[in-house]
Amino acid sequence: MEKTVIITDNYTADPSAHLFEDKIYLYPSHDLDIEMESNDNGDQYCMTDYHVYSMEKPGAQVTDHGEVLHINSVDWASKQMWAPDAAEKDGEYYLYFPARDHKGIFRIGVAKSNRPYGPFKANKSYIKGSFSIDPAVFRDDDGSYYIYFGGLWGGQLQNWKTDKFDKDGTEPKPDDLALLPRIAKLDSSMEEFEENPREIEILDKKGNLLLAGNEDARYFEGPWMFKYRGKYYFSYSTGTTHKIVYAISDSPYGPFIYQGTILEPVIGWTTHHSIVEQNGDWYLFYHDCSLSGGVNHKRSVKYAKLDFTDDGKIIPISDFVQ
Ligand code: FUB
Repeated sequence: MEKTVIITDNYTADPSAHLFEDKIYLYPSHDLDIEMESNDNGDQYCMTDYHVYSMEKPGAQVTDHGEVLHINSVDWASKQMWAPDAAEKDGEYYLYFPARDHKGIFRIGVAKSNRPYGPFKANKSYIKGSFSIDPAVFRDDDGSYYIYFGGLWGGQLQNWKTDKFDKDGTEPKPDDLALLPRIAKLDSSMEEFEENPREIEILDKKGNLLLAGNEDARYFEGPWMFKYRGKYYFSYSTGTTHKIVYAISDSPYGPFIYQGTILEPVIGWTTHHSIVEQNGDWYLFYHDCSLSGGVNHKRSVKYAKLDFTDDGKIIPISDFVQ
């Protein structure tokens, strides 16, 4: 049997969990309850708005704070509001979200609120220099904020091998180096990049960059960053092999050394997660398609407790319980 879905009145996916005002807030995608064929471009993920959810702690009752941002109020966006994230600085809350612009290119935008549960007001333009999907924002102990992003296939990372969009960009061959996720430091406004996005290197234990054919380990989409005992843990989806895996570094910029699996494949094609600490306990939020009976674009949010070994390795989780 699978673990329990925690939001049942809407289809929700890609949950970004944060501890704000002593509660767990969730910033997920809002999947539409519509019939559509799946394709590799992800056209079936045609979401148009975001809801925010909160709970006192994982397992407690979940509050739906309603629609907090709709695509109709985002001037630069045309369609597909995909996986968002949120951050807080000095009492302001920032919602980061990807969507296609009016040329069909994925960009990342920001919307603001003075409350964690919105509503959020989007900036007129997307973040200058942003591209691709799946923003994840991390606050380091020194007060710097970094945004991690990027996703293959429909997420267009293969179209950004240079700093110009190449409409004919393709995935590397199996023996070529894998495409890499990106990082940019946010400037003090939280609304723009302070630097040009850089690639994040993910290495195997021998110090070699992962190859594109290493689909069990190479980056596909859905990045997340957290710090544990002074080390930076970068986790992500392997896409085609449907795992959440992680890599560790001494710096938010990497290089990161690949470690292994956090979450085994779940029901449905996509897998996407976040990791949050509350009162010393660590939790993994993720989604699957169990509630919709396996429909890839109708996903539902779940959580599981995350445990570490004494030497800081994450104990892998399976969604299926006895
Ligand atoms: O929700 C749309 C896309 O599916 C996300 O951006 C990806 O991470 C995958 O979960």
